[in-house]
Amino acid sequence: MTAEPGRDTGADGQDAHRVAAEALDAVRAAADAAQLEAVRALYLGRGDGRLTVFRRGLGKLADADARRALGQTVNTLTERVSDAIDERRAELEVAARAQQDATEALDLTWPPRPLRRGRLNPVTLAAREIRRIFGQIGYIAVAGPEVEYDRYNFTLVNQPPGHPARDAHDTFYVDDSRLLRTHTSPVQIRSMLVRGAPQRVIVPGKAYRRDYDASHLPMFHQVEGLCIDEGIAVSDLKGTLEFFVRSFFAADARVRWRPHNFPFTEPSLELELACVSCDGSGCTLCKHSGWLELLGCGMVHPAVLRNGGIDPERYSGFAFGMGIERAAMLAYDISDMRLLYENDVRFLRPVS
Ligand code: 2NM
Repeated sequence: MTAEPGRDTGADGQDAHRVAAEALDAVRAAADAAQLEAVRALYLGRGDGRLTVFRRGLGKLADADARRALGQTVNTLTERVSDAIDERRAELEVAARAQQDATEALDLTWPPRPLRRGRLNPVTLAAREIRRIFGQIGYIAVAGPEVEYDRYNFTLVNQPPGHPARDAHDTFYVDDSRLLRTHTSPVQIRSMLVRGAPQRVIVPGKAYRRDYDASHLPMFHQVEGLCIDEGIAVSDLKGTLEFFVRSFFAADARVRWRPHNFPFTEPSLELELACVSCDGSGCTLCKHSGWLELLGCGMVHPAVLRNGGIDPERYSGFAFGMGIERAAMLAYDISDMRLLYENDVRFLRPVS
């Protein structure tokens, strides 16, 4: 209904009362904050609110008393409607809060879900243990770039372009001269160039090869070691690596030595460990041979020493390399290499 202030001045006060009564009904009917705001805008909106418009007619009233009377009426009604809106808003807020409490309440009597704590990945644990063991006998752990020059990764460790050993590595090339290192040997070359002789270093770190199946990952961890001094012999190599194996696996671990071939060492050897599963009697883990290949090693080739800036007439050294995933799997009885990288907390849970 439309009031027409200024035309029928006598009716204005009554019209205003009627509009205010209508407004109060609408306020009571508002079911939420949005509806309430719509009601406020409809009746009290600046300029064209249904109650507000009565003010517009005031100036046209000639009679001062009538003007004052209608002005007071409109003010009082506006205040009443405004108070009603505030009250209704408070009511709606309380109701909304109660509704939220009812639907989102936490039941504090529920037992908590068991906390699954993670722990360090076995590869990290093994790498730390390897560092600790070699640290006891004077080795420092060093690191180097994972994106490496072809020259450091291959050429300087006796694998010049065209060398057949390069093929076996299935290399990820970055560009013509750079690649993802296929082993950590380039770091040993860098270490020779930087530290000279004598030195004892191990290089735990990531290596990359284009290889992916149940026992090969495109990214894996290796630890290589290097010992250079005057008079270093195969007996030093054997004593050092047997000490390592007995520290890492078991004090009574048995090993055997087999001849091998690597481009960067001469002679080259392989250390085999009596099977951790059957102790040598034969099982599926050792493919019924009783032995597990664990690491490769040898006396550093004189040409490699020379490439590292070390005089092979005065110094000799041994080096070795081992896969950390494999060492961790054997030491911690893990059957599938992929488990190491699935980040399943059930696998990583603490042993209790
Ligand atoms: C192996 C086996 C034998 C090795 C050699 C060198 C270097 F750079 F000093 F010549 N680093 N690592 C080496 C020797 C690595 O891995 C199975």
